[in-house]
Amino acid sequence: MNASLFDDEPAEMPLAPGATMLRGFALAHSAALQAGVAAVLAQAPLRQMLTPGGKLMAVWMTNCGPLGWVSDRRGYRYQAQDPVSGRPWPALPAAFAELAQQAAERAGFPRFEPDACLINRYLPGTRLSLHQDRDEQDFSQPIVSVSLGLPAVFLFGGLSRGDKTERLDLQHGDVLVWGGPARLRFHGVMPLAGGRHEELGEQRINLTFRKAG
Ligand code: MD6
Ligand code: FE
Repeated sequence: MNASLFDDEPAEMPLAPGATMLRGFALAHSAALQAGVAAVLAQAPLRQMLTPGGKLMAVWMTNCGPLGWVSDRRGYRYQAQDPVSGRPWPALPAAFAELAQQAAERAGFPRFEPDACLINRYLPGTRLSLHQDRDEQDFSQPIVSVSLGLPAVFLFGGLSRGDKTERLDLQHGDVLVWGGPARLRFHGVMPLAGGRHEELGEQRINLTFRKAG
């Protein structure tokens, strides 16, 4: 990690117990992350999965790493094979694993070893409704979430669906680390505003790293 980056970056910002915003943490790795995304998509293209109720999800998704998150009529789960190709998901690019580990450590979760990376693509108008991430085996491990491309408004709720939500602005290069007492908080993403990012164009890419198995 480039120490000089932090000289002109704000320190990590605690948002709530267990949740930390690392503004711009991924900026120094942006080119390597984008190359990694391109390599993964060439092997496991983005697709719209079905909800258990049979609706197409608005967010386009794929995975890399030993396990991938999937949704279909049978429900939500992690599995080692891409259901489209029947092959294992592409390996986690080295730059992904390093960044996720460094971010987790900086937020107070040393020894984070992700085995799953979900890649989400949002186009203008795409939203993600309020949900909890609870398909993983071990809630003691955090989630590391990296935002690339167009900015988004992240809704950060409480432990019950009806709790009041806060709005967080997620910009290109921001990393959100989310664990401990925040691990099961409800959250979502407001409809993506239109626009054009100079490197990624008219989209937002989110990488979420988990220890799923
Ligand atoms: C997104 N993120 O930012 C969707 N989940 O596009 C998530 O659903 C998420 O960012 C758990 C922890 C952090 C996240
Ligand atoms: Fe989530």
